[in-house]
Amino acid sequence: MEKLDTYCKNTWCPGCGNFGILEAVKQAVASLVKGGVSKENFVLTAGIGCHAKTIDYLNLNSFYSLHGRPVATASGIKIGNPELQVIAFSGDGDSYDEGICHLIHAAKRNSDITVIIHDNRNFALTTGQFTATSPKGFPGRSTPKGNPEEPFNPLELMLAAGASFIARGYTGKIEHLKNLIIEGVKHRGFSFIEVLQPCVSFFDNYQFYNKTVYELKTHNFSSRKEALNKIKEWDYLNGDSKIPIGIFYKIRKPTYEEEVLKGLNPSKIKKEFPLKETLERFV
Ligand SMILES: Cc1ncc(C[n+]2csc(CCOP(=O)(O)OP(=O)(O)O)c2C)c(N)n1
Ligand code: SF4
Repeated sequence: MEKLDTYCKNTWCPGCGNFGILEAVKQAVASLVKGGVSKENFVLTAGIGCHAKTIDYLNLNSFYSLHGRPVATASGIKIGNPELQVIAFSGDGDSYDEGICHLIHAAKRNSDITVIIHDNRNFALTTGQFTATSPKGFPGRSTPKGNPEEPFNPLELMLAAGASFIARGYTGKIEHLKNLIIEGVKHRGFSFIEVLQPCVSFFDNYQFYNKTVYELKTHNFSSRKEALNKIKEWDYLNGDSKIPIGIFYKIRKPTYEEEVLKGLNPSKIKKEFPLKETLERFV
């Protein structure tokens, strides 16, 4: 298998769900490289948080963004060179709170990138404050008497925003997650993969997920109605229903890069290329 390890010391807490994501990404990238994708063409971005360390542990091109900006950074890299396979790693605090506008607009414009959200349902690196997906009543560091807000369902939000690939995985099912990542990277358009990631230090929900998670059987991926029904199966507010994982929605529609670049690769424009002519291609 393709060697993707780095010399970085791993500082995640023993038992953290991030280990499952790292392993699934390694296996997915190795499989894609074996299938002909150039290793050099992968570019990873990350926000700020425990999730972001993923890129320290992978021997691939990578770029740390500001907190909440890995998706915007990934979109920028892709429009600069559409031949690259760009994957953004983000946390729920990073992309459902700090940078939510970037997530929504990247989905809306169908930017051809893959976004992997490590959803541990808290701001973990800063020791457990509540996020947009923390359950109501969550006794985080900033809300010792319980989170007073209701969480939202990010998959529902992504469907409304215009994402063309919507999936959910679980760190306790690495083989399944690997396959979702492979499908997400191969998909032409905005691929959104939400990963249920237990945080053993601030929100350990392994037992809950092991009891409730089940793999979706195949359905009509292009039906918004079917996707929404499946997405809503997990009752976020009561939290006691079954949790489906797998692909919920998948359609092919023009990507942002196809619409804007029309086959042009800006990174290959020679310096002497006339500015006026270049601009005319874009606007
Ligand atoms: C603009 C900005 N606001 C706040 C912080 C402080 N900060 C660093 S990491 C972090 C929590 C990250 O939580 P999340 O994105 O959910 O990732 P996790 O650590 O849970 O993987 C925060 C609030 C920061 N670095 N920059
Ligand atoms: S604080 Fe939570 S998310 Fe961060 S490394 Fe520890 S277990 Fe993982």
